[in-house]
Amino acid sequence: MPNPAAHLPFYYGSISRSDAEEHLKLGGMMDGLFLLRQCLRNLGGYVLSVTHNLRFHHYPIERLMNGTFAIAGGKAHCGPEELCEFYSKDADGLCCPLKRPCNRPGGLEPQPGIFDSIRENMVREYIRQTWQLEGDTLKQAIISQAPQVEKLLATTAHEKMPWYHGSITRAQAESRLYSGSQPDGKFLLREKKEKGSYALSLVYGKTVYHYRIGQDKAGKYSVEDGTKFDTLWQLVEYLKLKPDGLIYYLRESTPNPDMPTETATPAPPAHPSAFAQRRLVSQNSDGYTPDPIGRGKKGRILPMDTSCYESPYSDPEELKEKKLFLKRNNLIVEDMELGAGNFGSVRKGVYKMKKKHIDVAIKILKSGNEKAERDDMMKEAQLMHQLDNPHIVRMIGVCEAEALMLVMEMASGGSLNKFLSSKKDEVPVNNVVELMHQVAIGMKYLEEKNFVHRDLAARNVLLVNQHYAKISDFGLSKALAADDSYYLAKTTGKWPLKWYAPECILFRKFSSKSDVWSYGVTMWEAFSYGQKPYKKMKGPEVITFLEEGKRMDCPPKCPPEMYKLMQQCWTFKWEDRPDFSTVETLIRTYYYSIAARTEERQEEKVKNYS
Ligand code: ACK
Repeated sequence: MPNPAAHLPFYYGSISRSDAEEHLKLGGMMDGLFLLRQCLRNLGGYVLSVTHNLRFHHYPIERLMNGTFAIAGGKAHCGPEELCEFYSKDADGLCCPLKRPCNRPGGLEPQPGIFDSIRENMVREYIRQTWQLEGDTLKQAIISQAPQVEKLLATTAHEKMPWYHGSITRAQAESRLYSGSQPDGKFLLREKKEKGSYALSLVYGKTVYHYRIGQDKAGKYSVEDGTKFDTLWQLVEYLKLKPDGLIYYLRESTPNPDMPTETATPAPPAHPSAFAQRRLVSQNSDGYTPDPIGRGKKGRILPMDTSCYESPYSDPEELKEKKLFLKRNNLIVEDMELGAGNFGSVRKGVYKMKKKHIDVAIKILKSGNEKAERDDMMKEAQLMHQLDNPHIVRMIGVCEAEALMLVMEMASGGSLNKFLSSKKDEVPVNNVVELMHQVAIGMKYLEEKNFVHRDLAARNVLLVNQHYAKISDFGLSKALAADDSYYLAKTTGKWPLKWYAPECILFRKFSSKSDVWSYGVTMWEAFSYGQKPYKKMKGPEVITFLEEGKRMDCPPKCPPEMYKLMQQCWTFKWEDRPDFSTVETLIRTYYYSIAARTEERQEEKVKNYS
């Protein structure tokens, strides 16, 4: 899980106790001087090092199973930052309150821990190999799916490790360890007959020792009730560094003879989600496979499993055929209407490509429409043609036949506002955070390309499934010139005023920063499960409300962190408003921090801490 302390200036990463003391000495040793470092014993935990009366005090902070953080015997906090803030106000059992952070000297980055690099590498490799992604698409997949992939890895990663021998007997383990040389620390891990129970077999002094690895109620692994770990591979990595009660530490693995090739570095686990299998499974709009290859409800479909994660033109052979204008013969327009607007209607269809047929949504311009409308649709098509991102509805092309038709990727889950209002009680709030994070990824991409959307709203966020959102409707969008930071509309139009930033309404000035404002309103719609913003107000009344410094209230189920972000998006002056790069980082940090908790655990948290 990405490190929630990584951004703190007083976080030093994986440094030793004596290094921490050195830094505190250099910092002056005054009472309440403190720093934070990673804890090696407790995965995901920290140590708070504090000086008081010219002495050092080190307090381990444990990451609890519900995703919160606490010093033994102390109150739980949602993150290490919040914990430090709490102890700065109240010593609550520490030697003294935290008074001054001992910040890292300029240029000194937090020291990465052994697990950080392994974990990041594994997530990256898993995504790269499972979905065969590269470059930007790989990066996007890592950003949006790290928590999900980590969960998959946590349960299956050990299966691909050379030291994992599957279900073999104690006698077989001994025979494998005694064959060849028998250096101290030679080991293997095997599964025992009882479900969820494993054994570690280790050579020391030419003798094989067996240790039982059990799982506690929360699913954490430990060797004979020693240090607890989320995953078996983390346990093994830790025991390579410290014996932690074993007769010797783990050194050399006995490669499993049944494994086809030896994997020297952490490799993606053997998982039934092999690329070909995953891509072919049919799915429901809730994002779960009906019978996910024997994985039950655990087998959530990730965005990368869907056929619209990558552009249909990511295949070079299809790319060769790519043209803005599509042949009518290759397009099947079905009767099913997905929706309608002033322009005409949106119908379901199929587009026949060279190698495959893809589901499409076809925006059909009403016949008898004026030239201006046709021009608008062509502008929208040309603009969309330049965009390629997993969180933006892609345009496949336009087709000029019985009507002018804009052919787009199909997002069959419908719009975000309708979905959320119809599924209020079924969609947990972290699912909303996940979807809004994806919207932020799409908007950050637009910002980087200097495109302004101008109509970001929950109605224009479409769902591929419950866990996969895409931004749509580029009818009002503009591509800015390289040196322009805003678009100045010549006249006002039929504008979605409730989504518009003050500078749009007052000065007709549109920029990525005004899209950030709209993102805040979209967040509000999402966290209020599809409610209409500024309900009782008329569009023009909203600007007076805003000028008075007022803002919409926090929706009932909305986490305070998300309301804080909305309020930042509603910073009156655009110069002071965060950009999408910042917004995406903020929502990502929050999303990762809550993704660590399961839904049950969140419920538990509400019970315990509310
Ligand atoms: O909210 P909806 O169900 O989703 O109704 C509107 C309607 O067409 C008019 O815009 C639907 N729609 C638009 N683009 C797409 C698309 N790419 N995939 C699926 N539905 C779409 C939209």
